[in-house]
Amino acid sequence: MTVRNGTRRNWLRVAGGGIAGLWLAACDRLNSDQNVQATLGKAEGWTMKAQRALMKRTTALAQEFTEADISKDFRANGSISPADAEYRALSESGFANYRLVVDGLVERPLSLSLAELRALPARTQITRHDCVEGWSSIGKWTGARLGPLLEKAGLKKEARYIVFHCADSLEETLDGTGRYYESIDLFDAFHAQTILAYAMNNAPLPVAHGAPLRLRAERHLGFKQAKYVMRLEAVADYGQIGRGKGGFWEDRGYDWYAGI
Ligand SMILES: Nc1nc2c(c(=O)[nH]1)N[C@H]1C(S)=C(S)[C@@H](COP(=O)(O)O)O[C@H]1N2
Ligand SMILES: [Mo]
Repeated sequence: MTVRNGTRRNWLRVAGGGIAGLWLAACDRLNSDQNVQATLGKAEGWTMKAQRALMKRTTALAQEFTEADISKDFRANGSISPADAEYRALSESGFANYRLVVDGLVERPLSLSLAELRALPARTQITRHDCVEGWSSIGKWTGARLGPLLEKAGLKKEARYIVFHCADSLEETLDGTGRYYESIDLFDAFHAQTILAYAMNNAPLPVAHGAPLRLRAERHLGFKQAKYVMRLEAVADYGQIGRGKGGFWEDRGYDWYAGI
């Protein structure tokens, strides 16, 4: 990943916007994840100060729990059984024909089967999911780390966000804006706990929780955790997608930065 000057300024602006609270919370649990540091270490021409600020935002881990903490009945929310024809056809064949498309501002667009996704660098984490509706559940997730996957595709220097296009329409609309989608910035995309999960609690991801692939970006609220992910699109700006606010619920009034 190369970070040029213009992009750097934008990154810092994004970083400055929403992190004050997170930063306080994160101070005592800074973690030096070597992969992230190696990735970011490649950025050229950074001042020490800017780089340190970035490290803090990038490496603070969300709390992880033990097997004993796993919720017996992890709640399912939003779409739990998509009726969309393309999704139904995939689920009826056991997702044998599923492909994750990675495109947009990348050097090497990808189309990955579940077997290929399972062969990528993976991570398992037991974390708490917090929905803005006021409930939480703890679950164990295993999936492909997003950072290495994006490095495989090679982000172009203009890329600033990763958009997750989902299979389900949560609302019926004439213009397609009822289709679920989400977006995160590159800080979160390269965070150690950001994975595309294909397993939950040691079993294949159930349909209610987003089969065959869902995002887990553990420093964010529930609505960021896109289920039924079909396509990752690297973009410079998400203003042209959906209704322009960066996600299905953001388009309906939620904050884009859903940090916890
Ligand atoms: N594709 C898709 N992703 C989604 C949703 C959805 O309706 N569709 N709902 C969101 C909300 S608000 C929450 S709380 C979580 C619920 O995930 P769960 O069903 O695994 O609990 O998924 C999020 N991701
Ligand atoms: Mo939610």
